[in-house]
Amino acid sequence: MDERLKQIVGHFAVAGRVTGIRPLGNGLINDTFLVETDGPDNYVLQRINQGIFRDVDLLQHNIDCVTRHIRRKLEAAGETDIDRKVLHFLPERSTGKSYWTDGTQWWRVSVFIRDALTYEAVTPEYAGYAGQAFGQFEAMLADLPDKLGETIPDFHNMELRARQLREAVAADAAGRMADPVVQDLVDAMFACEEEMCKAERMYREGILPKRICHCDTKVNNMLFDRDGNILCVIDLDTVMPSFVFSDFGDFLRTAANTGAEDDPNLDNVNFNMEIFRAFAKGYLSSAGAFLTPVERENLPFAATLFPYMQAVRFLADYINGDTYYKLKYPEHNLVRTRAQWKLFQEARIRLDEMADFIASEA
Ligand code: GN1
Ligand code: MG
Repeated sequence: MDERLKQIVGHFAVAGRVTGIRPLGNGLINDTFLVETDGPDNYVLQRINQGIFRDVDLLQHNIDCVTRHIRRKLEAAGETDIDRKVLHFLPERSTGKSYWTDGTQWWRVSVFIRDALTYEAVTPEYAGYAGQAFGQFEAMLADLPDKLGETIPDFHNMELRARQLREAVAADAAGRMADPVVQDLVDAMFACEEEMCKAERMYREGILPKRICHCDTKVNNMLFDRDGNILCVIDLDTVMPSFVFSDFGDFLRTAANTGAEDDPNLDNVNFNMEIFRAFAKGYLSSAGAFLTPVERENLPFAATLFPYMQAVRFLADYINGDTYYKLKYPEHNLVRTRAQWKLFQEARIRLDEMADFIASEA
């Protein structure tokens, strides 16, 4: 066992003796470990990527407010097994804060949720439960009394993401613009820029609200029990005010993709309409009551926006010389870009079909 990690865990009030610490999950940003103990619970230890989350105080403030609020709601609703339905972060022993830092690295510990499963792909039935769960998550946070900040300012602002791509192209820090494949992707992305920046325009016109959203609703950020019911939404670092498109679109980006996020074989990458319909139906069942007509009509747009935005982000990182996402191999960001770009095209040709379905659910 890594003694340094064990020492870090020692700053938090874990019950029992630590018996093992090993890597957990496959997030692209933070480092995550499972901490096993001889006590009643195991724990999750995470090193917060401070290069990306510059204001850890704000980050943990958001998370504390959100988990406290959801816990109260669950209690008021008479839910049982609440510790498996909302994340529980441990206080650091001397400060009582939900993180510990030595000034260079930031760490936190939460209770590991027992008997929970994660998936990289879901069935239509599970997608329906997920839709309902995200609608509920947004509905539960609608009356959050605290003010949340943007842990990454303008995180899902498409105008900003397009600007970052433009800056990456202009700087060409890694000399990758010489590759015609990269240039073609850049051109194709800018050709759709205006269409894809519509949410920011609607926001400025005052016809699209921001609400508290999760903003990283990848399918693997959701814990399921053995019967396919959603236990809990994890990975709360990006919970912040955003358009509802964020949660709707990012879930479908991962769940409706018939291939992997980074599939090197583009033939595997298609947009699964059955998953779309099941997820949309579930989402509308819990979010339908608070969505405005503009939000609702633009849910198909959201399903295209997120593969597009992710393609833009992966490509910008590739052109910048891979400074943001963790890689498994040198061309990984380019492979990811191409897979997300294919998914965007597959979703986009189904816009009318998606709109018909949303209209029929009224
Ligand atoms: C990152 O942390 P993780 O791996 O769940 C990223 C998301 C991207 C996703 C792509 C803070 O999520 O925005 O959609 O990778 N998170 C951040 O897989 O940038
Ligand atoms: Mg994650």
